[in-house]
Amino acid sequence: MSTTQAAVLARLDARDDDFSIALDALLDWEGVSDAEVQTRVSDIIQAVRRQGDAALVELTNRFDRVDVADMTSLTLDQARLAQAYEAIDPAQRNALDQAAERIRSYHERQKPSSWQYEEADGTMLGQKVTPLDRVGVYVPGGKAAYPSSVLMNVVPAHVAGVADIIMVVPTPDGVINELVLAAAFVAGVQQVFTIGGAQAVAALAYGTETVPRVDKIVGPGNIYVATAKRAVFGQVGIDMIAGPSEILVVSDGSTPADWLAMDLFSQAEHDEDAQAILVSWDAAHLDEVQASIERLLPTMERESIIRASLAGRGALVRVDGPEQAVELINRIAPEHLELSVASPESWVDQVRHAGAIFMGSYTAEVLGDYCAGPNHVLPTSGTARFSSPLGVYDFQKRSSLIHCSAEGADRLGRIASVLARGESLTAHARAAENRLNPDGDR
Ligand code: HSO
Ligand code: ZN
Repeated sequence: MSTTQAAVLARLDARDDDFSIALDALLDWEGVSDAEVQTRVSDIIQAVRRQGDAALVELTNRFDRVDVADMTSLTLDQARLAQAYEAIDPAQRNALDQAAERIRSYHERQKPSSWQYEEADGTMLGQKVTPLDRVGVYVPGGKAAYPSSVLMNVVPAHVAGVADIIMVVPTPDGVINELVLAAAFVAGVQQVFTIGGAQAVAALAYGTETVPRVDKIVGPGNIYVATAKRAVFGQVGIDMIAGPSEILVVSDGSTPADWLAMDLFSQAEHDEDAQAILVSWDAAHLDEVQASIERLLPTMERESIIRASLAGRGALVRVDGPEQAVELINRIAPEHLELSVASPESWVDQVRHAGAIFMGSYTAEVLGDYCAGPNHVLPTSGTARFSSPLGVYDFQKRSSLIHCSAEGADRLGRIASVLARGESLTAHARAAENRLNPDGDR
C-alpha cells in the first residue's frame, strides 16, 4: 500500500519486485568524511603534536568559545567529579548508581581468563590476558552528551582492569554538564579534561605536557572526532566508528501499536539520520502502527528530528511471514533488533546479525540504552555482520605463552629447522637446531 499525501514514513512490501532496490536505498548510509574535514583535522593533529598544551588551549578557546589561560582551567580532578555527584538530583544519582551496578555485573561475566595447557613432553602453551594501561573516553558536548554513554564506555574498561581512565568532554561556551561528570564519578574516571574535537583526540593519542598519552580512545563523536580517530589509529587503538542509531522491530501484532510507535520514535529522536524500521506480516497491524505514529508524533518534544528521520530513513515493511522477516533481519544486520513476537526464543537461533536482540513485548529497546546491563555501544550500519558490542574484551589484550621442555624443544626444533631451511633463513634453522637433543636419533 502506498500513501498519496506526504507520508510520515515509507510503506514497503517485501513481495514487490522493486523491494530490494528500495531497501538498499533505505539502508544506504556512509559516514563519509570529506577532503576538507580531513585537511583541517590533520592540521589540528600536527599543531597539538608540535605545540602540546599551547595548541590545545588555543584551539579550545577558539572552537569552544571559552577564554582560558592554560590547561589548569581545563582539568577536573576526582574531587570535582565527586562534587557533581553530590550536587545532582537524588533521583538521578540513584538511577545512575543502579544503572552502573547492573552494567558492571553484566560486564563482570564477560571477563575472559588467562589459560594454559601442558603437552605430554612437558611443554606448556597458554594465553595471558592483560588490561590496557590507560584509556581515553571521548564524550561529546552539546545535544549528544549522554551520561548513559559515559557509563557504557567507562564501566567495561574498569571491569577489564584498566588502571587509568581519562575522559575528555568539550564544554562549548563553558557550559559543563553536571550529569556527565556525575556519571564519570560513578563509573570510575580518574581525570577529566574539558576539551573536545580533533584536538582532544590528538592530545590523547600523542600526549601533551598535561594530557597523558593513552593506549586506546573510545567513545562517539562528530565527523571531526571520527576523522581524527581514524587518523590516529595505529598510534593508539580505537573502538568502532559508530553511525547513527538504528532500530528494527519485528512484530507479530501482539504488542500494542502505540508501544511500537514509541519504540521507533525512541531511536529516531537521536538524530535526523537515525533509522527506525518495523516489519510485520500482518497488514492491518501495520496500518495500526502507522495510525499510532501519526497520532503520537505531534506530541513529541523532538517531533522535527523524528519526522526527518522517519521520512528519510524509516519504513513500515510488509513481509510474507516470519521466514521472510528473518531474511530481512540478517540482511539489515541492525544495531538494535526488537523481536516483538509471542515466542522470541524460537527466533534467536535464526538471527545471525544484530548488535543487540530485545526479546518480547516488554523488552523496550530503551531499557538496553540505560540500565538492562548489556552495552549500548553497538555495531551500526550493517557492521553487526562482523563486529560485536563494546565490551570488557575491547579493553584487554592477549599475549601468547610458550615454555618448552628439553624434549619439546627437540620435537619442535626438528619441524622448525626444516621449515626455516625451506625459507632460506639459516639463523632461524640453527637457533632451532642448537636445542635439539644430541643423543636423540635424527
Ligand atoms: N540508543 C543509543 C544510546 C543512547 N540512547 C544513549 C539514549 N542515550 C545507542 O544506539
Ligand atoms: Zn537511544
